[in-house]
Amino acid sequence: MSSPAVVNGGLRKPSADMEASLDQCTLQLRIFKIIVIGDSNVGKTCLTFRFCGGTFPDKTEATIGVDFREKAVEIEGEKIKVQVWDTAGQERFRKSMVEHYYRNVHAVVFVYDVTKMASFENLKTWIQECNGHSVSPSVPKVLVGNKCDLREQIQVPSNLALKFADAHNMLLFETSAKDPKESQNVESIFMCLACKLKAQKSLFYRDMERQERKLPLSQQSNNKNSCPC
Ligand SMILES: Nc1nc2c(ncn2[C@@H]2O[C@H](COP(=O)(O)OP(=O)(O)OP(=O)(O)O)[C@@H](O)[C@H]2O)c(=O)[nH]1
Ligand SMILES: [Mg+2]
Repeated sequence: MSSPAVVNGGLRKPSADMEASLDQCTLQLRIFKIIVIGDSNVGKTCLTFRFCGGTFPDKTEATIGVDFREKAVEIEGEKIKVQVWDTAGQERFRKSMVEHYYRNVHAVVFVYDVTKMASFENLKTWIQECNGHSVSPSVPKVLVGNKCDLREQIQVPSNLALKFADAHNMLLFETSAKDPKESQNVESIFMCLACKLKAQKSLFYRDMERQERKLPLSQQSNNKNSCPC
């Protein structure tokens, strides 16, 4: 499930296979590359563990470069591989990797820690970095406030986070990678994105088909994507 990354000069770089599979990421392959971005220590690694492995890791170290995790999911009878890129929050562990993160990205998860206001305030910088790498506005993005289990320590009120999410056209998920009762919510973050991507690509498919057959719009099937998300 968790593909090992190649260690190169101390930083984990995407393997040649991984890059090749992304380059050839055609509609038939149905691999969705989702990157997880945010300050160090907000819980990016734990969230990706929870989604891909179903557990909360006992101990984590700061991510160096990037770690890859994958999960096969089924949406409307179709198998899709969700490839999660767990990125490093620390500048020194990420600077030579940034281009790789954003290359051919299909969706972005921005994470902050609900108990650290600074991690919420820094979201502006993460969004700027993302926009600076020509990530199309059509690439779905979501906001995740993690560590909601630490109820007594919450510094970022939900209404503030919601306002920010609305202003940036993102859905907000407040969750905990640690609390097993929240695991369904963590699953929803990635499944929601996978559903959106499937719907986008289905539309693209139908456009291609239409062009190939040169049929007028009126003769096209009007299939609506019935994904519950
Ligand atoms: N209470 C609580 N602790 C969490 C949660 N998620 C992560 N943590 C803890 O927060 C710390 C940092 O978690 P990581 O997942 O390693 O953070 P990260 O964002 O990947 O950090 P970098 O790799 O440095 O960018 C660890 O001690 C985790 O155990 C959560 O939902 N609740
Ligand atoms: Mg990490």
